[in-house]
Amino acid sequence: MQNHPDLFADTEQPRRSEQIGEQSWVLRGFALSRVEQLLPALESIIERAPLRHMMTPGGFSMSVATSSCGALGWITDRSGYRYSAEDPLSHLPWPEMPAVFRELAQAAALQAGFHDFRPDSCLINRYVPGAKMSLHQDKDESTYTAPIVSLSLGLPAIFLFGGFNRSDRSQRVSLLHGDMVIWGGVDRLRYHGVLPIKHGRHPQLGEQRFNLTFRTAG
Ligand code: MD3
Ligand code: FE
Repeated sequence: MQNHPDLFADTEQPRRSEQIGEQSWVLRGFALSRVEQLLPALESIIERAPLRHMMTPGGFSMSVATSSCGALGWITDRSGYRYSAEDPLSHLPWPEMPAVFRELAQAAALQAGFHDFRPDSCLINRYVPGAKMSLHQDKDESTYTAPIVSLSLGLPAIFLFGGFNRSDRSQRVSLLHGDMVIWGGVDRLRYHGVLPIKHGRHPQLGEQRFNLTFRTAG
């Protein structure tokens, strides 16, 4: 007879961790136990720093809507992409990074062996069905020695994890509500993207997917 609850009973999925690159890991469901704290914190940030469709320097509006919290936020303008200490919509500093965000990102980084991850930026991406992100590298941060930690919430996505040249073959990884991914070291500059989000409705988030990326930008 069991004197403790079965951790993986019925619908509960075991928490698996997958290595997808030399220094890249997917932590399945890592954020699930924190969702009740994460969602109200996210809502409060986007009330103060609303999601907006940024214009690429080439003059195209992105299908993903973005905002940020933390000391630095990622912006685009006519001169290009960069991190800024102020929200160009309000001319105010970005909302502070909530402790629950920072602690979760640090705990995930630690699981992947990154011991002193200190994110100063959290980029918030919101996808609705059909929104996508083309293959790109993340090169706007001042240092590439720190990893990037991502948190997926809401509708599922197919993430493309490529190589060091745009034309290198990419692997497809599905990312579900509560999954976290850590990219660092030799994998930090790999090309990556997100296929168009499929139609669907998430019980907590409705017809949307949020991806939060924690970065050391400055
Ligand atoms: C892989 N966001 O905001 S997770 C981005 O799901 C971005 O919204 C995607 O790419 C999303 O720049 C993908 C983030 C990610 C970030 C950095 C990486 C994946 C990475 C660096 C190397 C390889
Ligand atoms: Fe990226």
